[in-house]
This record gives sequence, structure tokens and C-alpha cells, in this order.
Amino acid sequence: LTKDRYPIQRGQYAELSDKDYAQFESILDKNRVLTGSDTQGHNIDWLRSVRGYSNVVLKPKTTEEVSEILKYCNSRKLAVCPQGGNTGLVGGSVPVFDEVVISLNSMNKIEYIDEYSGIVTCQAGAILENLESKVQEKGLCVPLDLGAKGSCHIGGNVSTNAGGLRLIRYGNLHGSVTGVEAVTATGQIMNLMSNFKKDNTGYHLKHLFIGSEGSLGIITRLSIQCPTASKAVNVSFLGLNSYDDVMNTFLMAKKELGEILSSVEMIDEVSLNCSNKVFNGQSPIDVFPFYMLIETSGSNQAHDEEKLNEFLRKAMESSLVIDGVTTNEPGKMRNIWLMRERIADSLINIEGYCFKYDISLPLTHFYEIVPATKERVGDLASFVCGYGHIGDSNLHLNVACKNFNQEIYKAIEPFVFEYTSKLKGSISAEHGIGFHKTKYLKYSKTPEAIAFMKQIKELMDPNGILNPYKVLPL
Ligand code: FAD
Ligand code: S2G
Ligand code: ZN
Repeated sequence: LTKDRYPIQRGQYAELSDKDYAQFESILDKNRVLTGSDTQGHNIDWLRSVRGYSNVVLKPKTTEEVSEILKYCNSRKLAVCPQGGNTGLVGGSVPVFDEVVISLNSMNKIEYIDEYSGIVTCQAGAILENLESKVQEKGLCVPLDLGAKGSCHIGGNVSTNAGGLRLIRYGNLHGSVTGVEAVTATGQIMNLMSNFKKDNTGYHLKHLFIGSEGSLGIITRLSIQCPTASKAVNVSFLGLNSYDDVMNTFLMAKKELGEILSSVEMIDEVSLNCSNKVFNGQSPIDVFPFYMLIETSGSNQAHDEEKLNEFLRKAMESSLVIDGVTTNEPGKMRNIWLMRERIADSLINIEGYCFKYDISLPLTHFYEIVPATKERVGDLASFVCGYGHIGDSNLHLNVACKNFNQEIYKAIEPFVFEYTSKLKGSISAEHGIGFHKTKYLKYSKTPEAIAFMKQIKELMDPNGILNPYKVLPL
């Protein structure tokens, strides 16, 4: 692997020596210091868009071991890359050069579940799906759900402030995470754990670690408030003729379903086609230009069904919705969710390469960017599609093609970011900045804000060893 694969230079960090390996093996037992071919999967991201050449992956089991490792790496000026489930989509979770990978895979204990307050305490490396099934046993649910749940860590979710499929109901992780334990670049253990929603004692430091993508500290444990799992869940899958109808149906859903609304997703025809073609999915309704997945989660099936049927009747009567199904059968609900959750995966695999944009836009100008992008790339791309969390004004714009193509790249970037910035949107709604979007941060943050971020980074990581080349522009 040549060193000059990216348009940036490797920072002035130390290179690994035998002494370093010996030191790592004195902190961790030998089989938790991976080298050689064992590091392969840790050097390439899920999108296969960034490939590092780190020769060591450390797998600590305790906060103290993370502290020892960071203290040592900081004293040696060795750059590190914190890694969770490696499902990130902005190139933030793998080394760019030879950074030491610190994997949280072995820190996956679920420590404590308080079924009265719903507060759950766990290590950062707990896999989201495992955490979900554990808390379900106590009648709780994790206030976050995303297609990567089988691999992503709750610590990675907190580090990227992941949004996901239920943010409209449960809000984002800045609100549901009650406490964080993190290790800073110098190895200092910052215990900001709290089992309470309310704690107004000084500056709210935990928010520095939530969403900072491993650039300000390594999250080792956290506590999160898990709501009571709903007894009555219904999923509707609707077919619509235009984006305007989608937007108005969303409005009607909020009015008619109110507090039981737990997810509102939009999928265009191309996105659904792609998902079903790659994964053999079967849409329960005919082909439409637009689809909506609307989920309700309440406490009384009869009441909820009544509300839902009233909403569907109104939506069909006003011909906002042309066709649709609604179900509370777990198997049928799962199949409908799988069609939605697999879109990301299908887009990467159907053609070979996919340019992905995760943007927040005002709902009145939410879908136009899809035809506008199609216009710009013409038949250079196999197809352009849009889907996402319309309930959070978050669109996933994807441009699929055979392989990376400079002409498409130039046609889309910075067009997509300028378009988003003009509408005062966000150039990264939920996936974060990572490695890919540092130079676009300026489209969503003022120079003063970026300068302030750099001051905070300077204070918390003076040697710049935590996830360098990520989040902040050089
Ligand atoms: P990684 O990918 O390993 O790391 C992500 C970032 O966090 C990196 O910068 C890494 O350095 C840092 N990091 C990881 N763990 C820690 C830690 N303990 N301490 C400090 N820093 C850490 N994202 C959404 O927001 N919403 C979605 O709906 C969504 N759907 C997805 C669907 C699919 C199929 C896939 C593949 C991804 C999806 N994602 C989504 C993106 C991704 O799953 C999220 O960003 C997720 O939060 C990453 O978690 P992870 O454990 O895989 O972290
Ligand atoms: C989702 C996944 C990534 C993408 O499925 O909600 O966050 O842009 C996305 O396809
Ligand atoms: Zn998403």
C-alpha cells in the first residue's frame, strides 16, 4: 500500500517499534494484541472507501487498560484510531495510515438494568442488537434502532451521535444518554457517569464525547435511559404518487397518530427496487414512485388500530395515499422493515460503487435534490435515488455506479454541499464527518465555530493522537 493514496500527508507521529509491541503485551495479554493478517478487517471500512495499513490492533477489556494504552501512546506520540463495530459510513473508523487501532470489541459487558428508571449501564463495546434483546427481557427498548444493529456498538452509536429509525419518537442520544465514562488522550479516566436524567451540576461535559467520533476521547462505558417497550406495535407500508403527497401524509400522520408515532421513513421507487432486487424482498403493494413506512408504538392495540385505521381512511380518501397495507404481525412487520434496512447494503453491492450523502434539508425542498443530481450526472451513473428518515428531515441521497468515477465525483461535489448549505441544511445529518467530509464542514459551520472546535481539540488532545485526519479540517 503506497503512503500517498490520499491527498494528505501522514502526520509527525512516531512509528511502531519492538519496544511498543512489548509494552502493549505487558498491558494486555498477547492474544489481545493483533498483528499481521489479523489486522486486515480493522484496516478497511464498511464502504471499502478507506484502507489503512496499521500493523497492530489492541483489544482492551477494561477502562484501566484503555487508560494505560492511551497514556503510553500519548507519551510516545503514537496516533490511535478508536474502533467500534466498524459500520461507520464516513471513513472515520479505520486508520488512514498506520494509526494504532484500539478496538472496543472486548468491552461488551451489560452491567446494570434498572427496570424502574429504565437506566441501563454498559461498556461501550456492547453490540446494539445484543443490548436491545437484553433490555427487552426487562420490558425496555433501546431508544435507537438502525440497519447496522447486528454489528455496531452502542459506544460507536454514541460517538457518532447516530440517529436511526426511531429518532422521531425517542430523540437523539444527547438526550437519552445520561452518563459517559471516557478516557482522554493523556489516559485520564473521565467519570461522567450518571443514572439520572436530571443532573445540572456544572458544564455538561458528556456532550463533548457524544458525536465527537473518537477525536476527543475513547468512550469506555455509558448509561442510557431506555423507554418501556411498547405492547402494541403496528407497521404500515404505503404507496404514493408524489413527494408532495409524502410530505402531506407525514403532516397528517403527526396530527392523527400523535404520541404513538414511532417512525416515518420515505423510500423512492429506485431505492426499494434496489433493496428487493439484491435481497429478494417482496413489496406487499404495487410499484409506486414513493413509499412510506409508518410505525406506531403504543400501549393498547385496539385504541391504536382505531387511530391508525382512521388515519389510513383519511389519507386514502384524500388520495394522498393510493394503496397501503398495515400489520401488527411480527413476521410481516420484520419483512417490511428489512426492505427498508437493507437499502444501504443493496446500494453498495448492486453496481460496485456508491456515492452517499446524508443530509438534513427543509421538508419543502427535501426531494428536489434527487432529480437535480440525476440531471447533473446524466447517464454517467447507473442510477440516483433518495430515501431516509423524513420524520427527521434527513435524506439519504445515493448515486450508484460501476466504480469510483472522477467525472461523477466532480459533478456532485461540492454541488450537493452547496445546495444543502444554501438551504441552511446539514451536510451530515447523522453519520458524522469522519475522514470524507472534513473539507465540507465549512458548508454547515461558521469559521468561528470551526476555530472553537480546534481550540477544544487542542486542549483535550495536545499531541493530536486521537483519530487524526478525521472530523476537523487540517
Ligand atoms: P465505528 O464505525 O467503529 O466508528 C464510528 C466512529 O466512532 C469512528 O470515528 C470511531 O473512531 C468512533 N468510535 C467508535 N467507538 C468509539 C468509542 N467507544 N469511543 C470513541 N470513539 C469511538 N447511522 C445512523 O446514524 N443512522 C442510520 O440509520 C444508520 N444506518 C446504517 C445502516 C447500515 C447498513 C450501515 C452499514 C451503517 C448505518 N449507519 C447509520 C452508520 C453507522 O452504523 C453508525 O455511524 C454507527 O453509529 C457506527 O457505530 P460503530 O460501532 O460501527 O462505530
Ligand atoms: C439508513 C444508511 C446509510 C446510507 O439506512 O438509514 O443511514 O446512506 C442510512 O445508505
Ligand atoms: Zn439513516
